Amino acid sequence: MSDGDDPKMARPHLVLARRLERDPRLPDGERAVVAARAERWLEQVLPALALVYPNDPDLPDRLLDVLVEGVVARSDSLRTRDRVREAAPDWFLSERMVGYVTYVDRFDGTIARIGDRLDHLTDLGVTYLHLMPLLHARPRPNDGGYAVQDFRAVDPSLGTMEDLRALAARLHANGISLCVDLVLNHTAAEHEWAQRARAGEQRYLDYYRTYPDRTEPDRWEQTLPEVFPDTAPGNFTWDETMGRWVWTTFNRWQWDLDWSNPDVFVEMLRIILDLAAVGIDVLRLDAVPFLWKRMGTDSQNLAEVHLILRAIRGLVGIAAPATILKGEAIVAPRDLVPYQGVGPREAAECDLLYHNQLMVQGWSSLAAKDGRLATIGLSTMAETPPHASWVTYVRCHDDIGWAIDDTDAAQRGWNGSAHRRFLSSWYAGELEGSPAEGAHFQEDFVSGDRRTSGTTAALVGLTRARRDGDQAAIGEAIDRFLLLYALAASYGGIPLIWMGDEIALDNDTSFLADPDRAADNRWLHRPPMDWVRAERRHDRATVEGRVHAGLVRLMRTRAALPTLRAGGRVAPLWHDNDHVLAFRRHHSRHGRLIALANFHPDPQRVDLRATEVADLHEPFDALDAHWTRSGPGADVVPGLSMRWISEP
Ligand code: OTU
Repeated sequence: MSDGDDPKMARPHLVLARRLERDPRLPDGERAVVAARAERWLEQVLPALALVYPNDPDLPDRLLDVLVEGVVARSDSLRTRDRVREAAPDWFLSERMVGYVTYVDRFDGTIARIGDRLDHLTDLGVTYLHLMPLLHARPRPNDGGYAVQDFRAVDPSLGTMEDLRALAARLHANGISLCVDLVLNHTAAEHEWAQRARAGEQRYLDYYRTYPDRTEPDRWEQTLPEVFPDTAPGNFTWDETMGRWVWTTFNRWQWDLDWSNPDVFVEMLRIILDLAAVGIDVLRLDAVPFLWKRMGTDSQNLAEVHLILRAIRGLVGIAAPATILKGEAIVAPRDLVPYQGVGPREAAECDLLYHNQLMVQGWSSLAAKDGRLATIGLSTMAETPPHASWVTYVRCHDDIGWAIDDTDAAQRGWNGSAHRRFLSSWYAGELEGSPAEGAHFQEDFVSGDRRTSGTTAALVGLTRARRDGDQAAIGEAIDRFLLLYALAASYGGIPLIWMGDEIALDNDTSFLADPDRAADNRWLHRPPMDWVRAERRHDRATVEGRVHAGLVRLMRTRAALPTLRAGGRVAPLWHDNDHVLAFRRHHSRHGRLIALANFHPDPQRVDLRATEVADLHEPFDALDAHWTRSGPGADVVPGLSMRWISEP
């Protein structure tokens, strides 16, 4: 829609301002604000897009139209929210943030009913609720909702877009931000775009990557890894209707979008802004490393992916600043940190990222009773830019992939593949002394790689101890459980409580009876909420009550420690006790915290000077009121627990 003004877009924010001025749907006060945002962000967005889409000079013009629609779509209350968050852009970095993650259907059936269970969330101090995929998915199997057939509708089994809008408003009124999944990498084969591609419409064929024969797929396959080698081998699927091979990184019915087509970018931006206008605060961008493909590479984490994310971030910053982006990139640390963006806030990409390395190192440390490898692994991670952060977690809906680096393992004196093998065996309960009851996921017989499924309770041995009625073992398993959560709560970033963990739910084997799910044992750790057991959460005589109280205590303690505000720096500390992971969090305004995590069941001594506890001013242990630096056993960390030593 060229309006004759400034055709070369030398000052695109002025073009946008003029278009907004002509739009009667906007309140007066809004126009100048949006134009100012555009001036701020477009300087990063447009050059990034020009690099990705050099052959589409009209793209900025089209994007400005999408922006106008995105701005118009916002309600008055969201416009207020935009301004509040622009005044306090660090809202998600707060030490008071506590996340909860759940499937809608497995929590209490529908979106509407979540509003009636808010006390369960506020009990835990939750300020961030991630509802697992809820957009209209293809009929099962649909990868737990990650195969979306309509991004503009909520799955009919869960409710409507209006329900979601109402829930967002209710959550906001209760101080809770809403996070929802958006899959950028693929659509379901049933999506309208895919259907029209199948019907031979060239415009939609161009939305996907399809090939008439195996020539190109075979060339690509030479360097592409497989995500689901066991259940969905290969990266291409033959589509009978089209008579073509289609790129399917994940399952055969998840068609990868072709992001080298600018039309795909425009479509997805529209969808993003529409979802933001429903009141979604955090968009979880699924599988972002895969967006760009290049022959001869593994087609993950390519430079274009970063430019695309930077552009999306900036455009959201213009039209919907109340919304931020969480990237799901389960990749090696050196590939991960760049997703937070390099440089100023305007060059940001993802505001939040999953801290997969911390999660894996936590489980690895627990099995090996070792803090040294985690010290090595975490020390290689680049610093986080001050405006970005992590979500930290113990369990999520996915398997645990044993992302232990070979070089890190070698530095510990261990063999990387042997250690990874040990971890998967340990958590499957195959080794002497292991109380775990997890299961292998996607064993790759070529590489020997295998991942792990199971709930926290199953993996720490709580399930087994409870079944055996062994009180000592129950106590130890709860200690392990809370140790991992303490680690997630103290590293910096938003700690996520995975549904059911607050009452230590066990593995759920009912998926085995469901033919659409039986082959995917990630369903083991996606149990339906057990509201009968949840009733016991305030009863300290029960396991549920002990775990719940432990989590509440961690989150409350954390909320009172401003040094845990993200944006601070974290550095692992080297000392001489192999069983203990020590790290320092340092916040320029709020001082230091020395965290000590002992992964051994017996108390461990640490050198207070090496751990920098000796340097603190009037230190206290936020988790243990009796601890003083000069008191007896000051240098001892109790078995399977943490000290959070801070300054007043
Ligand atoms: C994500 O995970 C989701 O979390 C999974 O539940 C989905 O199955 C999948 O996408 C497809 O939508 O490979 O093993 O680096 O690791 O996107 C899980 C990112 C996955 C990938 C990640 C993917």
